[in-house]
Amino acid sequence: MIKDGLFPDVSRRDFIKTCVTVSAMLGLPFGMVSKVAAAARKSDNRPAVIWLHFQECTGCSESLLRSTHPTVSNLILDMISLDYHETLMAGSGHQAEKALHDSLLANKGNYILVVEGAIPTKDDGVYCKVGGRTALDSLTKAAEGALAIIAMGTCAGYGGIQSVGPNPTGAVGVRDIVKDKPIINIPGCPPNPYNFLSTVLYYITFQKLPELDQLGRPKFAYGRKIHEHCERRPHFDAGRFAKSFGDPTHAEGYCLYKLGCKGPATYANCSVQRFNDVGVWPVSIGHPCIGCTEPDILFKTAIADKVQIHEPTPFDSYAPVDLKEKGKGPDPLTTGVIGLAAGAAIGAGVMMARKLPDGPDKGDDHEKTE
Ligand code: FSX
Ligand code: SF4
Ligand code: F3S
Repeated sequence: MIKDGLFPDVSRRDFIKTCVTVSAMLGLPFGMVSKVAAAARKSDNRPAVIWLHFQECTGCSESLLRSTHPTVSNLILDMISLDYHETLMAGSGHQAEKALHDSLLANKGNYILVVEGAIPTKDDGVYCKVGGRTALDSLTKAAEGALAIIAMGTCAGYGGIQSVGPNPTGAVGVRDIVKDKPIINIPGCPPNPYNFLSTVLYYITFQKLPELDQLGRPKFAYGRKIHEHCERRPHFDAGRFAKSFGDPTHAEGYCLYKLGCKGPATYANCSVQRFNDVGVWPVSIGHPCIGCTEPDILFKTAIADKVQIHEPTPFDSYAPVDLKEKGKGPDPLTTGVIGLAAGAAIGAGVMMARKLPDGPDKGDDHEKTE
């Protein structure tokens, strides 16, 4: 256990391991791990957090709390001062209402507001009420005194499943309502708890918010497409695609693009920072990515539909791997450069032949076999 007792349920080893993981996620040099760890352990460094729930399945909190290994949830709950959380708090009714009211007043201008779930706006927001108040009203009031808002999950970020047409309740995300506060979106349905933990640790360490992309997502976690680091990627590049669920091509681990994988258009770190502390993510267990971090894909593109591929990397453009031994054949460097140039040209030709950007979609199911 940590000596100073700040994290009573987390061993020192797990604590350091998590700080190393988070520092790597944030793209910090290894020397910064001790700074991150020191900031996390500073007991006077805990931001007050008020956590509201609206239209949702509570999967975002569940994924955080039900992790097979409790380190992440323990660390988060120990690093923040969680003043109000409807799923976790023991109090209810007037007692809970008072806790919210008191915390909003006591921490005015200094708390972080975390929102889970979409906010219905139709008919003055009557379709979601907690304690007799609409989500619209609760959010507007709580946002007034917030330092920053974290929209946890795709529902809070962009409306999620509730906002899918015909959107009977007029559900929207936080950013459609609150316009005058910094909003950090941590999308995913549910999001990876590490992305939340890393955002909090970044804030605690540097006393500022991380850099965001145009959809308000931290770039450190949502800056790359999952397709770039997918373990099935060699199969994609070689033109080996699973044909149907459960058949040998699926069991062999072939690429899931033709079964509707949205990985080539989805910005997230799932293929690197996996889930549940046991190293799994949808694609690794055989399910195509459904683009749950992308507001224009999730629930708006049919599961089986294929996304466009805009930046294909033809396998033909890779450097040759069977270079002759040094001194016994052509200079490897020269060969490599020529090979690359030739490969790129061939690759471009192959892609044209395949009519990309539709890419592999236009080819055979198994364009290149060993
Ligand atoms: Fe939405 Fe989260 Fe999906 Fe569920 O709170 S992002 S439906 S996992 O629970 O809001
Ligand atoms: Fe992986 Fe999907 Fe890309 Fe195939 S299409 S390599 S399964 S992310
Ligand atoms: Fe979501 Fe795709 Fe990752 S479905 S969890 S973004 S693999």
